[in-house]
Amino acid sequence: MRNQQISDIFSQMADIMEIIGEDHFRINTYRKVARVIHDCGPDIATLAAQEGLQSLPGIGKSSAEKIHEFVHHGSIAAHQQLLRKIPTGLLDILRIPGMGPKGVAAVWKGLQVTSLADLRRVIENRELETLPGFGARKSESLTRGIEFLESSQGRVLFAHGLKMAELVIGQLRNADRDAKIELAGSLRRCCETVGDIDLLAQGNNSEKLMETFTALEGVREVLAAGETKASIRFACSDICPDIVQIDLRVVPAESMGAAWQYFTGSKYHNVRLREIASQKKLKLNEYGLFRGGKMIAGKTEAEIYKKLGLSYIRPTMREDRGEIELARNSQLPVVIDLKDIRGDLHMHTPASDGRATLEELVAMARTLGYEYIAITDHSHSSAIANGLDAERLLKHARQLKKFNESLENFTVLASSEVDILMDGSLDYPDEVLAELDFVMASIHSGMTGPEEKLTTRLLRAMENPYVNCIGHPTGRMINVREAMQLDMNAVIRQARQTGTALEISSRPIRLDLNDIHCRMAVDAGVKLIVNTDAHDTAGLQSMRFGVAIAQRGWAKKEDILNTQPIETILDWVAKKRKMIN
Ligand code: DGT
Ligand code: CA
Ligand code: CA
Ligand code: ZN
Repeated sequence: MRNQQISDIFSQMADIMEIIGEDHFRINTYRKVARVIHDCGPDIATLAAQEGLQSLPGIGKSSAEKIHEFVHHGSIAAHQQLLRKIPTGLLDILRIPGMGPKGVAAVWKGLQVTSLADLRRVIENRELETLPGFGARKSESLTRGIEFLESSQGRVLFAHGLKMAELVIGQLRNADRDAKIELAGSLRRCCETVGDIDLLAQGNNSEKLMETFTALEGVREVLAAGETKASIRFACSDICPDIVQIDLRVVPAESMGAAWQYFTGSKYHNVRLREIASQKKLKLNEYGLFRGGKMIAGKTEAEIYKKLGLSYIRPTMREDRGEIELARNSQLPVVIDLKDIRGDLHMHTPASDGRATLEELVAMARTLGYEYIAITDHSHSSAIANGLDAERLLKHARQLKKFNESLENFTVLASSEVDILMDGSLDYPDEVLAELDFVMASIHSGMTGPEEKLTTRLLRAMENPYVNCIGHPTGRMINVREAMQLDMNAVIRQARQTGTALEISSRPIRLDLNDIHCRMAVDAGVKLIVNTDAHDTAGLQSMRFGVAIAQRGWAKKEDILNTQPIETILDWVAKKRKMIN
């Protein structure tokens, strides 16, 4: 994670230097450093602490200093200086597929283009075609590129949005100790991506709050700064390279609940609530719930739902997907909570491509209050991930079992994330899988192709008596790669018939299954497992993102296998082996 961040910063420095026309020698140096860090297995911060940076090829004294600077201060001064030398919007333009630093420099210097909107304008009025190197065909492909950017990558990953919001909320609270600051919008509903971050505040010193907000360290641009509403464009390179808009609204105490309800949305859920209000001859808006001119609720969300004749609906269910009907009859399901999770069944160690040792993983899992974990290193076909061949796996499994015997009040399952091959068979023979306590199986290659072929491949893998859970079933990566074409109904049916669980991967870029598929699985009575697929100890802490998806998918505690004690999981493994053998 940290390696990726530092690598991105060096790439961005190289890009900016290229845009402003600095010397090629340094640009190339930074690009090389970016690549070396990106490809480096061990955590760069650990290497830096051991003064081991200069053992990496291409990392000289000055780059090493910058890396130390990042590790200690969370940012690099030279990078911040470079960022100030160009209009922020140029970085958006740089993200358009097919647009490199040279192209960005050309449109900036030749046509004074500094934002995506500017670029669209010069494409539309055909000015762009007058620039050397930008013909009609190029204009057309840039238009498609902009559309792609705006449709997908304009949205920030849930995990990144949440971390940025937590950072900002913390700083606002420092500025005004008594202020009540709350998350609203899609972020509070835990949507997998968010268009912007919505915050509400209630406090005695709103002037001070607004002042702090518009002067935060990561502010790139102040879009609006009124007495009760401000909007900024905000970035924090420690968290992600994206720039995100944050709206802050100050709300009076008597309307806090109404405003919180209104600005949490979703729009569709709110439309339904207003209809219900109007059927009761009431009026609902962001200031309160009114009968005639009299406010009858508004201070809390709970009283608003109550006065509308509904039980309280959690933000993660406010999508108008049937929750209102259930709330009318007090029939809302009690969904899973992070504290219900007892273990994590998908993670990697240095035996394949993980960075944390077994001991470190167990220590972190204990800190998280878990009772068990499964070690699921990659199989042979995942060569880039240093997958284990059968012989190495068997040795690894013996070591894991021995290690497990040395532990008290904790279980480490000897497991594997075995590749599902093109024909749906597995990367290890059955007699090897039989030596494991638990088996995850995933598709890691050959993800394009007709739906029937991909579906059959998964169905076949689930027939194997040793396969207990399908890892990241659709393979999608948010903003990067579409989900595989799968007949999800068939996958879910097969999961139920074979006693195979489906994973909800908590990795911020995966969140796979998503909320919709989770709900389908829950409705069909299929068991789910929420895992982190951690490659280091920080990764183990991503569980809350997957749990949020499970909540959005209406999963109850009993739908999620890793809310159960280890004995239940082992029984479940034994049952499938017996059922099919
Ligand atoms: P996003 O930002 O695209 O991820 O999604 P939201 O849901 O956060 O949408 P946003 O930021 O535009 O507005 C936050 C909430 O405020 C939204 O869920 C419902 C409410 N809201 C804001 N503007 C309107 C509006 O014009 N009409 C209605 N009905 N609701 C609105
Ligand atoms: Ca929003
Ligand atoms: Ca907003
Ligand atoms: Zn994995």
